[in-house]
Amino acid sequence: MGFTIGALCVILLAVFIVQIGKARELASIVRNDPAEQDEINKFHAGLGMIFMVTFLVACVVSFIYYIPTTLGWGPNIAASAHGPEVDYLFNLTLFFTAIVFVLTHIALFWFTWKYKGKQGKIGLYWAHNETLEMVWMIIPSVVMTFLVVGGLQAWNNIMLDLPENAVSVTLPEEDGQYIEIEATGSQFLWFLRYPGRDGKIGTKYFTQINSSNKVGQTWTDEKNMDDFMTNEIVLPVGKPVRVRITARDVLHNFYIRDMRVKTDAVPGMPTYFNFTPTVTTDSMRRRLSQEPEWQVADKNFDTKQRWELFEYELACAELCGNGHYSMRNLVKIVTEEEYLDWLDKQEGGELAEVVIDSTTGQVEYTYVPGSVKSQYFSKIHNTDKDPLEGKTADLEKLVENKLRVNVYMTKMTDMRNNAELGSADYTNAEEAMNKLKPIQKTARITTDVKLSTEALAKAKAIADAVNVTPVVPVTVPVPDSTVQDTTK
Ligand SMILES: [Cu+2]
Repeated sequence: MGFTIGALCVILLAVFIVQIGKARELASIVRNDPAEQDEINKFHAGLGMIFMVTFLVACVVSFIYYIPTTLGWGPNIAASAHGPEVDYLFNLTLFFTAIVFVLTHIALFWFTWKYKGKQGKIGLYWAHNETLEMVWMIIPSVVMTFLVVGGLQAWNNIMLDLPENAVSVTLPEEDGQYIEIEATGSQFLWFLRYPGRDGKIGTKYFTQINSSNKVGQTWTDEKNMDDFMTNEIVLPVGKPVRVRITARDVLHNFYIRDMRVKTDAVPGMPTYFNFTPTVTTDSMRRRLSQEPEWQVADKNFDTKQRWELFEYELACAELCGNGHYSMRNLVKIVTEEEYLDWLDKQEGGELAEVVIDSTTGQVEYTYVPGSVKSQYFSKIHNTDKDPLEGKTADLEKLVENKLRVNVYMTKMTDMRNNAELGSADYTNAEEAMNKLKPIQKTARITTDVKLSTEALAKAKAIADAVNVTPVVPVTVPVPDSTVQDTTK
């Protein structure tokens, strides 16, 4: 309301000044008074100078005002390896264009002031001046070349695809390895697909798309067996990622602001973006907690400050229709360990549990076997349309071994948590946990059944070597019919 009234006042004032000016001008023409005409010219040129100063000051003030939301300024540091290069180019361009912007505006209004019409003053006829023309062609050309070449170099660095011999894996550990995920834009949501344990995204074909096969996975391809879909992007910090970007209907745009990642999603023409996240969500929150504008109560949750609820997000940056705004997914950058835990949950097969035998009252560590949580296992496996029948044994074995290793880890963790700090039980359990950690990691990501079986044997040996003092379970038992004791 206040703004509307303010704007109306400014408009009225402008109309008022223009009308007075017009009236004066008409009067001076009627009176044929040259001195008065000079006065009018001076008045107009003066108005121009006032406008120039107000305008330039407003530009500086608005720039300072928007610093907290300007990329690369204030708290908005880039959270990816290539991000600082993008920010540097933006700032370099801003620097040169700002100089030109200020100088040309000063020249424009200063010239209207200096060369305002005056009785007896005759305009200079100046056909051309080679020196001046050279100056205004050479300086911008040099600056533009500098900016364009710099920009092209950065573009080539950032958009360079991975080398041909690079391999996609679940968790990159060596050079040339990367995580590949797929994002499919659709009106009005993103379908996010992870490659599963094999690290390879299965093939898809548009004719296969239906209500239960959102991206059109082809079920004859074994690489699809473990692919799973998620609502959020979860990635480990410091590992290279390649996003395959496609669209199902119209143009969309894959945009992760804080990562400086932005590429069109085009129907029928896959695009990609490679990047390496460098700041975890947690560290970004800690960084933002230092900024005054993030230390205010969140507008949705009074009890939390803004920084506590900060999340990276994936947005669609192409106006794709009515529901465009709803194409928002969270992006979580986590530590390697958190990533492995998350992958484990996504792969499923159910989790390690502590149960009490209802008849003997004994504590048992076990797991609840269940189906692998991939698109294939939930939609196609064991139906009459299953082209991969009989080919799932390896994956199922890998998942079972993983769960059994998880059971040992749960057992040791519980033991440690129930033991007194510094006691023998505590130290033994903690030592066992440390030894189990790399083994559990292997069991979670390997695609080699032999390696996975070895990991299980090692885990069993480590856990069996620890004398477990019986603990009081904290977990509620699951229905007996689904429980199998596998720790014996
Ligand atoms: Cu969109």
